[in-house]
Amino acid sequence: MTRISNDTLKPVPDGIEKPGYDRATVTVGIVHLGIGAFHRAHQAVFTDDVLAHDPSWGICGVSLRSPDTRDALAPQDGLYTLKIQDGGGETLRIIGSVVEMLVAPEGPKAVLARMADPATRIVSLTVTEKGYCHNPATGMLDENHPDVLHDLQNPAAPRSAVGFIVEALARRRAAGVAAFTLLSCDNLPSNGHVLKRVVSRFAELRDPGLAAFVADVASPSTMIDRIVPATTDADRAAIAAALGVDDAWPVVTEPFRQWIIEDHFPLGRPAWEEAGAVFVPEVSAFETMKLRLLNGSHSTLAYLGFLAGAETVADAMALPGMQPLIDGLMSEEVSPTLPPLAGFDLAAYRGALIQRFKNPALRHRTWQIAMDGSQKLPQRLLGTIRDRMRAGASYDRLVLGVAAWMSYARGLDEAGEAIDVRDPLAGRIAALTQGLDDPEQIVVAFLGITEVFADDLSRDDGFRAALTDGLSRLLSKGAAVELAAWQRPVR
Ligand code: CS2
Repeated sequence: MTRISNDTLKPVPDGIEKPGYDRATVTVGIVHLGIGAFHRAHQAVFTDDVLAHDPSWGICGVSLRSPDTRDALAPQDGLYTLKIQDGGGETLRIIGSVVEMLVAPEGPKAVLARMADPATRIVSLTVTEKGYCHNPATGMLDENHPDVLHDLQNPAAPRSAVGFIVEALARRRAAGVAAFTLLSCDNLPSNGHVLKRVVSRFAELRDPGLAAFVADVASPSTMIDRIVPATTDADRAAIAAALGVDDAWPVVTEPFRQWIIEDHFPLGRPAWEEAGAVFVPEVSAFETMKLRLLNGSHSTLAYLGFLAGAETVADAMALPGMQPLIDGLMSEEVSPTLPPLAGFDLAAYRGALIQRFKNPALRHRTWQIAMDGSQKLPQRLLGTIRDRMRAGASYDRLVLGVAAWMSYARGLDEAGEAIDVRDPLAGRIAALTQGLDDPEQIVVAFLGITEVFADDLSRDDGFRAALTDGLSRLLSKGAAVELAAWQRPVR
């Protein structure tokens, strides 16, 4: 079958929405680092919605590692299908906002040239937590990170997002071009601040004059939300059948989408509010809420669900005891720790999350969410646990999520089979826990990883005891039996 492209768009059935602007007039205004499925189902869609107002905000999508996305999208002129689905049905839409694709390892020069171009006014990122080359517990640049060391030595051929950003800023400074706005769209607390901090430190390590220029760069924080599972071959086949043309790289998502952004864009920005984005002076309260309620629940669901044999989040939600556990985690343990959000209906937000997790049409694998736990847990579960400890309040469900991560990350499932653990610390965790089967020893080994737990939690006796208790139950009874105990209203 032919591939979707500018030339083959016409025969695509009328019921399927297509770009409502002339793609030939679109020019690049945004360079996006990390053009994965999430970006293509979120920011690229908000941008597609507003390109008719101003075609100067097209996206150049950069892959920092693999050429897959460029290889798939280049023959399609950057076009791809967005499939939105839940139990109520599905809609398809063709997105046209990505007009250029670059692969950083193949052509760092081209990426830097595009970032340094005066027409580029925003550099946005979805590079995942580990892409910030930071210490997850402190949020500071990891100055011994191999990519950081490499990029300091090789400024003109960087590997990391941080290295690309600082070199591009150096070139703009040298050319007398104003700095672009940085826009982090990753699941980190105060993501704009984290990004600014690592970029500033990296610039300082390169040259103090450059550091002074970088100090003035705008880096608004954002809260981003849309659940986007990895696309499967079955999705591709169903989408091709509906379109009448092939699409090698569609994305599949839920109806819900949310984007809350601090409005600080010195060189301007697309009118994303026309597409439903919300601009606020301060995003951190929203970000904390989302990270702790949605992502904290997601990680808990992923580890407990995976261990209990659930392939997807919806399957995990159907395990006896899981929904009451997640409900209680959100309402009793997380919500009291959240900063006040005037006029925001937290109960409705939690209720909507439960429904989103149960979306039967999204096959969101627990294994996918389980990835990179060492980078995710600090902001998803551990900060909440700290707040609960300070308040002298219980954190039984939260700690069970952390214990489930330990059980998972040591790399053995309940049948004793190896788990394919994807985590930058996987090797270290395996070495630390190898041959251990006593829950307390396993917990102690994990707690030694201070870039996850920081000194306070690493040394906390109460936390260690609670983790040991949770891990003992998981290892002796199994996750399904442990979950079933949460069906009772009182333990
Ligand atoms: C998920 C997130 O993979 C994960 O860790 O928790 O990607 C989640 O789906 C998004 O943050 C939803 O906005």
